[in-house]
Order: sequence, then structure tokens, then C-alpha cells
Amino acid sequence: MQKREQAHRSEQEAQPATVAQRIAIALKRHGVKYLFGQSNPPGVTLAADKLGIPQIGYRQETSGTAMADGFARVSGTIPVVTAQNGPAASLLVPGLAECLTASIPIVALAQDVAAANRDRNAFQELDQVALFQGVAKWIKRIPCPERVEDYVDMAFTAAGSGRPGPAVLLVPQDMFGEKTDQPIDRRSTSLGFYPLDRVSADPRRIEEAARMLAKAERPVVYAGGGVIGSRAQQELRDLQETIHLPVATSTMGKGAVDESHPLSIGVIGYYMAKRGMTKFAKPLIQQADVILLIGNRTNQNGTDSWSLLPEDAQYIHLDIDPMEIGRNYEAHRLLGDAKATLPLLTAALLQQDLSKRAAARNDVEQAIAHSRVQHADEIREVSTSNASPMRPERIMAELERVLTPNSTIVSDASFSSIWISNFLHADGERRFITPRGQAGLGWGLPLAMGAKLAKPEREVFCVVGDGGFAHVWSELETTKRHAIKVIVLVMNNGILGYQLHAEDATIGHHTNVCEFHPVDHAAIAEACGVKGIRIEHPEEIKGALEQALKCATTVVIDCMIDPNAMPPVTVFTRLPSY
Ligand SMILES: Cc1ncc(C[n+]2csc(CCOP(=O)(O)OP(=O)(O)O)c2C)c(N)n1
Ligand SMILES: [Mg+2]
Repeated sequence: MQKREQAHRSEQEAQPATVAQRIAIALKRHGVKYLFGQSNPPGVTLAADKLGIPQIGYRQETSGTAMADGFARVSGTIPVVTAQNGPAASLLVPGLAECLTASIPIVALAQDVAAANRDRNAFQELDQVALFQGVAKWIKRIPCPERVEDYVDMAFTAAGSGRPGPAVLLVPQDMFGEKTDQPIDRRSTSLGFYPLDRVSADPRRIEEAARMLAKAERPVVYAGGGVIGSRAQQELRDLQETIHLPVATSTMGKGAVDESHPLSIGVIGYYMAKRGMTKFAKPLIQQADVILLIGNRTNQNGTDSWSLLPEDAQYIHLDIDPMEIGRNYEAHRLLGDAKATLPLLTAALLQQDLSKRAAARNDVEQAIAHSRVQHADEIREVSTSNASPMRPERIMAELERVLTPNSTIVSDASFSSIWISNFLHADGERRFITPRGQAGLGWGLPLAMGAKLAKPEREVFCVVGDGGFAHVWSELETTKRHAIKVIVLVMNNGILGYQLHAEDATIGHHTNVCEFHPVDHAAIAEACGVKGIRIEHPEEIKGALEQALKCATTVVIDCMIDPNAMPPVTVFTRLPSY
């Protein structure tokens, strides 16, 4: 009996691999660490598990995509999210939209109905090529078993090359079990990282840019998330220090430079009103005569609706996407990868006469230092406030004390992104992650989970609003099941804060759904098997954070905050209560 079983097994092993197995083998070759999935397609999931690629089982597809997104941002590798056809595949769309806008590479592997059942109302049939059209760089269906490796490799190439983004690979359901005799080692290259190709800008254009920056009176660098996507933080820091250039960042670029450096301005954009970290540094931006944009989309929030950056400045724009260069500000073009190009720009600048830059450094540092002192004075009342319900700025001040140079801080959209960007510092190697591609609610927790999986040795803090958190409570159970520890701070103001205050500021009223019935998030956490702590008074914040740091599981700290606390967004200055 035993002999017969053994013979049967070796016979099976000698057989050609199925499409499902071939996909799993190709994913292994690309260094994929996890599948973010919910079983489907089971053939691939089981084959991947056998090869040492475990599945992280999301509760909901959008969250699963956000987990993969967070994993990609921190790991520098291209993750895979899987889903069944129809409704499951549809729920990938929001997650891919964020990745498309924020330039995050990800491969979505979605099941498609069997080829023979296409266009006859098959179960959960949908035109999935059309479905993903607006949210992916590349969408293809594997046409036949012989082409599996070609298509998997194309998907990774599409995701990680040029401007990174999502690729969708569709596989007809009936194909997973099919076999071919083709050797599985036809392809051997690993493509599971980004940027796949590091191309540097035209040397003559780099030289011209160096001349412009050397001659400028008041140059400023404005770095976006592309610097972090390219992993060019050190190269930018070298440029900043060597060439004496002040650097501001967008929200997604926060952490590109060390904010404790005397030439770091901080985060600029649509939140430079009262208590904004860069409110007092505004003249440095508005009076700049040469602005170097790097990996920056010059989007609405980053430019305060295109009103912040001076019209009459000269722009130099370094980006991997040719269409971003000059989109909103006509610019001297540097098409290339930031990490590959910045050292060339620094070297070219060192060939120039840098006496202007060196002479200006002291004044620029003084201006930045003064702006920081003024900011500290302006926020003291709220950052030391003992009020209950609490001020979010006080919570950020307490959180700042437990952060290390290696902490990862993630937020949801809405006010949370603004609290962490303005009231925490990107010191050392701290990593800040915000869903600012689309600014969708509900990204915070799953993004944090992906970030934790990518670098488990780093403590991950996740700041979310109560509205956004409600989109994803279910994933608390996922953190328990897969032992993914994150520390969640819920800014519980009992309202859809941004929505309510923006409606009041722009139309003078708000609709009937902006206020919630009270929710006990600590109880929700406990119900899912993780730790829940509720705090109402500022003196409890420190103890709660200390307890959370010691805890082995995810911890939810439900922070009861003041619903009238508004971050420094320009539009809120219209409100009498601001
Ligand atoms: C998926 C999604 N739905 C709706 C919105 C619109 N929106 C932006 S902020 C906001 C309110 C968020 O409330 P909450 O998460 O509690 O954060 P708060 O502003 O109160 O801190 C809404 C509804 C959005 N950005 N994303
Ligand atoms: Mg809220």
C-alpha cells in the first residue's frame, strides 16, 4: 500500500507542472514574500505556499491591496495581491487607484471566467479588462499555458519600470490546472523590485541645471514621494549638505531629508495656516527664484491649489515620468531616476562656482531656525494642552517622545495625515507613510500592516480617524491571526471631521451624516482578540503608549479628542471657530 502511494506520488512529481504551479514558481523567482489573498485562486495559493510563499488572508480585498501597497513602499519589492473574479476583483479597484496615483508597483493576480464561458453570463462574469482600465498601467490575460512565464514577467516589468504602478494579470479559471511540457526554467531573471531600471538624465541638461542652481539668488528644493520611491534619500541629503540647498517636502516626500537638518524646511502645501509647521517658512518658498522639483506631481494639495509656488521662478524638474515634468510649471527637464541622477547633479554643481550658495547658507539656516522657534511658540498652547477631550497636537507631542530614529509612522487619509505630517518630525531614518495618492479613507490600518510585514523589526504606529477606521475594523482580526503587531491611535472625535468642517467652511452648513453615534474602539479591539485601551485625559497618553510598546499583539488606543480641533488647512481659516 505504502509502495503504491510512493509510486503514485513520484509519478505525479514527474508530470509537467500546472499553470498554477508555474505561476507560483515564477513568483518565487521574482522574490515574492507573501500573497495577499483570500484563497482564490486556490491552485496558485497552495502551490505558492509549498514554495515558501505564505498567504496573508485579508478580510476585504481593498484592505488586502492596501496591505500589499504598504509592503511595497517599505520593502522596495513588488508584492502580489490575489482575488477571485467579479465582486472580489472589483474591490481591488480602489487599492490599485491609490497605487497608480502614488506610483507604487503592485501585481494583482485575478481569476477570470473560463475562456469557453466568456460572454454567456457565466457566474461572476465581468469585463475585467474594462474594469481595471482606469487604475492600472498594464492589464493582460494569459492567452495559453505556454506563455505563463512571459506574462508573469511582463506584469512585473510593467509594475516596476518607468513610473512604478499597478499591473493586473488575469488568468482564466480553467487554465490553472492545464499542463504543458515546456521547461519551467525558460526564464531566470528576478524582476520583483523597483525601480527596475535606473536611468539618469541627459548629462548636458544636468550641467545646465547645475549652472542655474549655482547662479540662483534664493534656490529651493521641493522633494516629493518620488524621492522615497526611488530610495534616493541619501543622495538628496548629500545634495542638501554639499550644495547648501534648503529642502522642503510634500506630505508623501516627508522623510526624504532629515527634518532636524538646519536646511530642512519641513512639509509644505495646503496646510500652512495657523499652527502649520512651515507657516513661518512660507517666504522661503514664495521668494525663491529657482525651484528644483524632484519626484513631485505638483498636485493640488502640495501646491495649495497651485497658489503657493511663485509664478515667476525658474523651475528644474527631475522625474521618472516625462509627463509630470512641466505639467503645471514649465521646467528645465531632467528625465531620470532620482537616485541615479542626483549624484550626477551634485558632481556637476561641484564643478561650478558655489560661493553664492556657501555665502547664503547662514542666512537661510537662520530663517529656518527662526521659523521653527515661531512655530514652537504658536503650537505650545495645544501641544501642552491638558484639556479633555484632548487636543490631537498633545497626543502627537507624547507620541514624538516614544519614537526612535527607526520608527515607522503610518496614517489614514483626512486629518490623520496632517497631524502626523505637521506635528511629528522626520528625524533620522523615520519612515512616514500616508495614502496621499487618492487620500481614501480606510488605508491607514492595512498600510501599516504591510509596512510591519516588510520590516517587522521596526515599531509601526498608525494614526487614524474614527470614520476611516470604521472601513477596516475587520482587519484587526487579521493582525491577530497573522501576528502582525501595529499600534493604532484612533483620533476619536465622533465626526467625519474633515468633511464636516470643510462643509461648514465652504457652504456654512453640514449634512446629517457627519456626526456618529459613540463607538467604543477599545471594545472592538478586544472583541477581535487584540488589546484595546481608551483614554480621555492627556496624562493617560504616556502610560497607554508604554503599555502598547510592551504588548505582543496589535493595540488600539481609542483617543477621545476635541471635535473642534482642526489642523492648519488653508480653507479652515474662513471659519470663525478656527
Ligand atoms: C473612501 C473615502 N470616502 C470618502 C472620503 C471623503 N472624506 C474625506 S475626509 C472625510 C472624513 C473623515 O473622517 P475621519 O476618518 O473620522 O477623520 P477626521 O477628519 O474626523 O479626523 C471624508 C468622508 C474619502 N476621502 N475617502
Ligand atoms: Mg473623525
